[in-house]
Amino acid sequence: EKEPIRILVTGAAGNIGYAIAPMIARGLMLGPDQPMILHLLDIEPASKSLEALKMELQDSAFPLLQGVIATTNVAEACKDVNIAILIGGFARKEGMERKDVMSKNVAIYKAQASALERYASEDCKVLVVANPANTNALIFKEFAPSIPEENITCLTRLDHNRAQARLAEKLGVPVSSVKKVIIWGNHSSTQYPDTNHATVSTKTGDRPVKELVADQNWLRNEFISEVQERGAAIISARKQSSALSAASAACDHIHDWFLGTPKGTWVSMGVCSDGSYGIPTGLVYSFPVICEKGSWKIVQGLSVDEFSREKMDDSARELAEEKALAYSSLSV
Ligand code: NAX
Repeated sequence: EKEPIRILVTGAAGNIGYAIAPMIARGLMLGPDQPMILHLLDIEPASKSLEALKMELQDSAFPLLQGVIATTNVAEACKDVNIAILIGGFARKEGMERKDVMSKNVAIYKAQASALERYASEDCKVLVVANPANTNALIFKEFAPSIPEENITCLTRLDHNRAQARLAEKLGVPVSSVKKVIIWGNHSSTQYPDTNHATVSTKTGDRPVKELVADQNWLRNEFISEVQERGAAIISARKQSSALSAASAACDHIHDWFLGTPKGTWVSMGVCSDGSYGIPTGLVYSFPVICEKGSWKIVQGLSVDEFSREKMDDSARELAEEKALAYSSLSV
């Protein structure tokens, strides 16, 4: 039997935490033969519901779940973890300035970076879910210099999955037949869902989405804004932000990172830019990646037309602004 993997989930008592814990414990993230020990972290005001989550996980008698540590102590939560899924953060409240939210999250991500650097397993891989996800991941990287930067990522897989699902619905094909969509940039409304390379598998081979969708204007307008605004549509429908789809996407992200992306396609992940596609280094930016044996590689050589170029640069510009805002809150 395999050794258990230790997985930290922060913000575990929240909306997404409640959805992701059972997915992980059922083996959806690391496969049906990989046992795990869950480390659940939240803050003091949420300690009762955190304890309740632990009780429910125990009561589910998940065969793969070999232990649950539920704590409000950061050091204890980070001890020896191999995977850290960082969902906890400070949510924007009505009337708050963007820079105030930023400075609260900068403080949280700075502290968690130091704690993981100190207590986690050396091979620890990190997924930041909490918003602003890309910039939180960037701050994390800055304050955890001993964690290799390729081990620090942020979640844009939800946007990727949404794009795939929307195309499948439009074309009336199974979602699994839609491949090679890309989310470029920030997990925000400037993200660019790109369908230029997307295909649909059919009995007679893969066909470009651009050929199958008759209305090119739809791809350049409604499609893009529907993907960008899907999160807001869910908030307005259920008065809470997406939880089960976010949890599922986080499982997909870790699953593919550890176990590899399926042949013939790629996924989108927020990673430290290496300058690919002219995206400045020093930003955490979503790229198309292929994963194999626990490491990711940015897909190279894709053509970028003028329309895409502009959208990719807009999102990079927004990330540079967020970075400046984050840094300005560090110096005060
Ligand atoms: P909730 O407010 O339900 O849960 C957040 C939890 O984090 C709370 O239990 C809170 O007590 C805890 N928390 C706060 N500060 C903490 C700290 N310093 N250490 C540990 N825990 C802490 O939010 P939820 O709906 O679960 O969303 C969580 C985060 O995910 C938000 O920042 C949200 O914006 C972000 N999202 C990111 C997505 C993505 O695709 N990257 C999509 C979904 C989601 O909107």
